[in-house]
Amino acid sequence: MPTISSLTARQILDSRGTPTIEVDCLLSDGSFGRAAVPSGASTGSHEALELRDGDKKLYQGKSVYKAVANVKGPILSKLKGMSVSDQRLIDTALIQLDGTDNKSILGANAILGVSMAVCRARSVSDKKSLWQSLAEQYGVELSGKITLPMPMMNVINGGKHADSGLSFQECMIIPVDFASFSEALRAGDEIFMTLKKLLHDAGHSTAVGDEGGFAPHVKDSKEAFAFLMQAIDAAGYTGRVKLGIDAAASEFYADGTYNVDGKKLTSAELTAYYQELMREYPLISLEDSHSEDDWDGFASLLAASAHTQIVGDDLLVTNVKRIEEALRKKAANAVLIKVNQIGTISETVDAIQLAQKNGWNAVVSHRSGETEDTFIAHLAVGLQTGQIKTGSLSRTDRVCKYNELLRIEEELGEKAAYVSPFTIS
Ligand code: 2PG
Ligand code: MG
Repeated sequence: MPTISSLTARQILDSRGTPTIEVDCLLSDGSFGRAAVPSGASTGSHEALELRDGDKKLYQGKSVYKAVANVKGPILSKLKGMSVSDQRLIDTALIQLDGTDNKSILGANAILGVSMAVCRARSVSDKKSLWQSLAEQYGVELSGKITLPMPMMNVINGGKHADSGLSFQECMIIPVDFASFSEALRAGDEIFMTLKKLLHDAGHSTAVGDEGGFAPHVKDSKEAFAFLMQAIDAAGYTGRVKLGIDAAASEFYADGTYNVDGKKLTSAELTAYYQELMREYPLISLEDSHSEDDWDGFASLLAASAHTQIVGDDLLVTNVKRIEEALRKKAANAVLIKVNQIGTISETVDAIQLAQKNGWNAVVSHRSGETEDTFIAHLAVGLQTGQIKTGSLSRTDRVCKYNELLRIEEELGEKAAYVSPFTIS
């Protein structure tokens, strides 16, 4: 197995024009891997630390030159000459070098960039696709059919990702009943195009938000869902495409009150409101229904709607300790997986595999600040998560992940499968 010859890093821009870090890894056999790190807007307070320089004269404080220097300095010194045969050894070395729980010395962005770039370089050295190399590294059995992830497509953006006034951050369509990923993508895209026309005809703006979805000034989520149902029907996909939301409820929570859709609700009233929405719409997945430390709110929703996918994002932050707590408290039945919430690929995989072992769903996710990197498409296939959340059907930072999945589906040929991970549909 080759060893690490060099690591370098640079500052690049993400999809919002905010600086982020890109890392290059060169191995002793000449194999090369490059990776770029995403960045969130509605970040959970329990996430690993994204190191920013804080100098207001540079990119309004958002430059990442310290993280870049950490890759070129201490991280390179530590990893140079290490074999890349086992990603866990690389990631453990990174974790130990930093030495903090939240990666605040070197920065989770610096560490993650290296972790991802090493994974890529290894796959090149092995002459394997990244998804296949990841599966081998983490002991995923890939003998029969290989499942492409079902996308949750965020076609109406609200919350912190748009100025639409909509409380919920993401109103998503989920193509559940299709024979292949490419057919599901086609349905999503046709619904997106139909939605554009419907919104335009109703006098709404069709400008898009951070994740490529529309950001109409609708009065509440029911009006947004009504547009989605109309678009699904008009595009000819009635019953085959369901709805999901990411409420990102920490963002509309303050002092014990949820300010949602023009109402002021307690945690219990919010649960009742979700139940009402589920009775009226085919809502099969709810993410961050309650604020990030409102464990009781999540547990009450799960108890009341056991067949719905209840996803923890800010609640769980891709962290096995928080997932274990949620298992004990019966607070969720699915985890959102974001590589930069935890900061290494091995720890990300630990979160996925802990969820899978306990019969939960795992949804690999982008961040609202993305790059052209398609790593997460490979992660979703390699770890057989069955679901991905990577935005709407516009903007290259979003569709590049879908396009990579099309390539993987083509590479798999007859082996490719598209299966619903939902118990209700
Ligand atoms: C989320 C994400 C991605 P952000 O809340 O799930 O959609 O948003 O990256 O801003 O945290
Ligand atoms: Mg979320």
